Amino acid sequence: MNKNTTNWIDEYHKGSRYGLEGQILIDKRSRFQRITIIDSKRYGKALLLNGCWMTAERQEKTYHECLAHPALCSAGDLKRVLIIGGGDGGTARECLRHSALEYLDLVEIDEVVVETSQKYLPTLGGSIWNDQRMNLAIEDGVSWVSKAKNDYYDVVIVDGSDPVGPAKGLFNKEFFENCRRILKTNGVFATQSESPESFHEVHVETVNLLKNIFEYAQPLYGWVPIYPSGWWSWTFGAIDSPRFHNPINSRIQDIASKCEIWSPRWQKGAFEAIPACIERELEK
Ligand code: SPD
Repeated sequence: MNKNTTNWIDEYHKGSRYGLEGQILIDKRSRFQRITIIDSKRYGKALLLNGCWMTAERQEKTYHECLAHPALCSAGDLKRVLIIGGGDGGTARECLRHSALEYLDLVEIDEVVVETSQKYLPTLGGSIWNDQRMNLAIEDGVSWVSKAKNDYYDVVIVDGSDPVGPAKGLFNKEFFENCRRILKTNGVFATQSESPESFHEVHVETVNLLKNIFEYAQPLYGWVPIYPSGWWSWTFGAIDSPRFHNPINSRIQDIASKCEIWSPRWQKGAFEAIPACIERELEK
């Protein structure tokens, strides 16, 4: 990240940089990472962790809707949902828009991310922090899933950062196997799975790993303009059928009119929009 006189704040990635013009409001270190908030001209206030863009007020929906709704709209039940990471509150907010959702565990390792987001990015979480259905746990997500009961959650969502630092453990086989173990047979798993362009290898490895662990797994492609290359992916897994392709009507009715990006039609196209070079690298 570069703070210079012209107030451009950049994420550096493999010889490219991705920047916004704005003012740095906070730049501090927690026990786990560097946490920065900027006020950008284009997208409003934005959060970086270890110099990498995480979210921004006026473009977060391109990420959070795409991670949450394909899973929440297609799981058999919505009694218990788990989010690992997601301390800014955006994914939880999208989940809690589903009136069928009864109970949500939000497990974030870094309480400073939560506190900073509550203070500087209040629109991300909105009213979730006082929602009776939500339980916020400041804990290591890897350890949480290793201790959770078999067949317990209707939806498991992983909303971590890139696979370095505190999020590294959210991309490995043992972690994903535990996610499958704690998922109900008619449940749906979802994770952010990096960019098919700027994180090509991580993306392919992650999708292939999930294809080996879940009976059904498939990536969905969209965009998050502030992330490296802007091109992003989320991968969904299920046990009893590829149910993430079939959003349930009552759930669609519950949320669709207020979504900015997600719709059943968008979702269908986004699952189909797999780049040819990635399709060749994925295991059948
Ligand atoms: N390269 C950044 C990937 C970050 C994904 N998670 C963002 C968290 C938003 N809730």
